[in-house]
Amino acid sequence: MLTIHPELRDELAAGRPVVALETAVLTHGLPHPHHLDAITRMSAAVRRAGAAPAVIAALDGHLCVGLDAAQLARLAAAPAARKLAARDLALALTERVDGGTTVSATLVAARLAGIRAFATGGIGGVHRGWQRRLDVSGDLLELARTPCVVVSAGAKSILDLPATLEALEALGVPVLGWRSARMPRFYSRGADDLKLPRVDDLERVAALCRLRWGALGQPGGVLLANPIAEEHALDDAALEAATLAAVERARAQQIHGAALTPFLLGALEAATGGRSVAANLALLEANAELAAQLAVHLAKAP
Ligand code: PSU
Ligand code: MN
Repeated sequence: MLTIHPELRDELAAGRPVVALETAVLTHGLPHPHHLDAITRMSAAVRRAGAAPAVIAALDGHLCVGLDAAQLARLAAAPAARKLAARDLALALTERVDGGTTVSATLVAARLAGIRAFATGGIGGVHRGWQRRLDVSGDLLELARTPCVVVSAGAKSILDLPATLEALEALGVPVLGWRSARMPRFYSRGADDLKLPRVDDLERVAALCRLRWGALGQPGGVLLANPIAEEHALDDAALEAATLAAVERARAQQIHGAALTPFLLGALEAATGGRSVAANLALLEANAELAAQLAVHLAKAP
């Protein structure tokens, strides 16, 4: 069932740094051909920082940790690839369907393989309008029970970010701001309304993880929020207006469930003339680099 690429098996057995990469961003998060470009750029960034990328997906009944080029190309070209969250995995594996794994499903694989660092763009969370219709991503619960650091540009700005932070608090997941005291807003760097404890040193983050997973006996994850670089960030006010319009359209068209996040990301691409996609690619690459640097620290003896 779990198929770990032989090279990664060696890396993991030797305790060398490995970074998990999800593939729902490939199958459902980005338009072609940027989707494949994103994984290529992230993998290269992980290698440059001295770690090994572990691209994770479900293929033909196997939960694969580390895809070769042919497997990646197949998944990228599969028009019927599913978007698989943690709860979908068992069904998808028994049906032998191919799918991109969301943060939650990728965390399941990371836990099984013993991978402690993970890079994505923005995690899922509590959707706007939860008061009318509850929609909470499985990413949150899986993060709460997996000993892994997820590096992301916060949670996606299409979400209700204050509610998402409250849910993470209730689930006991520390959220740390990388060289910033603000909760990033995915495509933008965030404002002063949502504060985070700031960390400036990856050795500090690694030490915090060791304490959590060791002496404190708290085997849950950590969210390291890495704001998008200034030069790639979108204007916060314009983004918020476009997001409100997209959320309203989704509601009118009765789009919900797993289709909602891809719909909203697509609507923002149209509203920003593609600038949101360029921002997404930039932040994915930056997060991969930071996750790899952290993996290097985690791999060192304390
Ligand atoms: N980061 C991105 N783009 C994405 C995602 C993350 O830059 O598309 C994906 C992740 O796979 C995440 C998912 O788990 O969006 C959240 O989907 P949902 O809201 O349906 O849980
Ligand atoms: Mn959902």
